[in-house]
Amino acid sequence: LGVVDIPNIIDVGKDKHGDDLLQNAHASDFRWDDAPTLAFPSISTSDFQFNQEKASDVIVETVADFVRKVDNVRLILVDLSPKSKMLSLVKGKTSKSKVDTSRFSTHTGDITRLHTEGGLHCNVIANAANWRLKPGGGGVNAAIFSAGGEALEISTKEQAETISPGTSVLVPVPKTSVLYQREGVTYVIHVLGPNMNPQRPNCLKDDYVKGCKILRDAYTSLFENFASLTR
Ligand code: AR6
Repeated sequence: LGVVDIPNIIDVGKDKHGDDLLQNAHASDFRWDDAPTLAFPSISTSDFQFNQEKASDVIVETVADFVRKVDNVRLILVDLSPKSKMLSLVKGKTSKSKVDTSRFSTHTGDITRLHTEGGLHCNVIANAANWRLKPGGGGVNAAIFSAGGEALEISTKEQAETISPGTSVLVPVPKTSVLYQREGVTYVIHVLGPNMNPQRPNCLKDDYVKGCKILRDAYTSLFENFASLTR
């Protein structure tokens, strides 16, 4: 696991509210070991207005495929609110599927504060990006670029200027960034999902045949980029 440089962070114990961290991760059999961990938001389901029921099917399918194929990695779907419909849809569908729950779980919290607020140890986080890979614009993209600082912007530009729907870009997090220093995040993977919002570029106008394919491609590309770090 040479490339995934796992910072020395103690991740077993209580979070700032004194709650059991494993309980916060919603999986009683979630074991803490050295497995590289990817935390990711639900791509396209907020600003890009993608149907959440359909998106949750895509997440459970692509996660199941990935954890079947790749050993010794963990995935965590993250959303901000305890009322997140995406988290409850995915939790419900995961419990009815054959997904190994010691390798996939959900978490409520800010993806840029998974260690300091959630007590989690995630080496890699995904971003729901825009096609220009620009900071700001709200949502998780604004949060990640703001936590990553100028160093992450520069590092992103070195990898790519733009991104097309259904693909992702792997970006090393500079050691000067608080994301690295405070949270132990070593890579951000920017992902561009399908867009159903008429006010954003490349709107698919409710074409869910195309949309689901692009969303599947987006998660597959994200997970492949993550797996490439562990080889
Ligand atoms: N931590 C964890 N999850 C979050 C956070 C956070 N800090 N902030 C938002 N979410 P969205 P999209 C969740 O809208 O639909 C941007 O402006 C949120 O609740 O960020 O793919 C870009 O620039 C939702 O579940 O991404 C693009 O233009 C998920 O993250 C556009 O929005 C994704 O919501 C992309 O839209």
